[in-house]
Amino acid sequence: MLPLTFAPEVDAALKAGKPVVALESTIITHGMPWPQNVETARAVEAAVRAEGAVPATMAVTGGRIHVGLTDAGLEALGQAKDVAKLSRADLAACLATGGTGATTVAATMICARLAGISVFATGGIGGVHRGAETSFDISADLAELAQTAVTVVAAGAKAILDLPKTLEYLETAGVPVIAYGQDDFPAFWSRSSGLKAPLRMDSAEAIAAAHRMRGRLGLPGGQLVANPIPAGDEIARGEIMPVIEAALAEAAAKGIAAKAVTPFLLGRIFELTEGRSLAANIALVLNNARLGARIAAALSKG
Ligand code: PSU
Repeated sequence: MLPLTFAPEVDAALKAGKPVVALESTIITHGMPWPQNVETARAVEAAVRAEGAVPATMAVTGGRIHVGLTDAGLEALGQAKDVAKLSRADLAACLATGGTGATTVAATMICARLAGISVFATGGIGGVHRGAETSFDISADLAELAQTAVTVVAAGAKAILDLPKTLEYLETAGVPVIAYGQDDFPAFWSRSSGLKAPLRMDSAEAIAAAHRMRGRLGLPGGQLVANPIPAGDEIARGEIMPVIEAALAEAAAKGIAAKAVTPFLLGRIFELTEGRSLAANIALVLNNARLGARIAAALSKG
């Protein structure tokens, strides 16, 4: 038996073939400060519901993968200290030892697939870090997209990364990267990275049809839907890039590495922009939740 515990609402929706959207928990424990993390998690769930889908936030406790959290569960996770950041490599170990863990994009994709959920919405995926040619620091999210059949809606990859190398990796791994409603690959806080996305689609139905077709062809792996942050919420590229450079230089000087890099950079960029980066992050996650729900609805009709 799989170690899955379904929230009753998620279980009922899946059995009835209703749309369900998976949500991650690392964004709550490592991506945003309290209390905005919990407020955002609640708002994201509400945004999914407003589009007629059921949210399933994933987390690990007591040897079980929880597919859908209660409000008290969200609150506890948002305030908990020393929660493990789980990816493909440590998911099973955390379950086997009864630890508490938050799921990254990679781990959430695995949990979603086990639970029978096809669509997952988040903020931004991990990718190839700058300097990866010497550090080899490449997020496990990319390899997961290549092997787990879940459509992931994100605002591109975080602009703290090496975006050209991230796109190269995804192309090599055979992952469809679909910009939604524009030609450019978005850069998380900004609508454009200055790079063209390999694919473009303008409707949730088209994205759902492509997801279904990959299944019919027996292709492993998922799709990355790169949904630009709404225009009114973006931080222009020229404004955010110097802030990112400053945060990256600090991370290098402090010797921050591996799993600690992304949370450190997000925290410093929050301080350096006096909270504006967090407001943008919240806006883009909500936007992705809405699109994820529409894709899940289109899939459930097919
Ligand atoms: N989206 C956000 N904030 C986040 C993340 C996504 O808006 O903090 C998390 C996801 O869980 C993603 C992780 O998997 O950042 C990337 O971490 P790393 O670069 O260490 O793989």
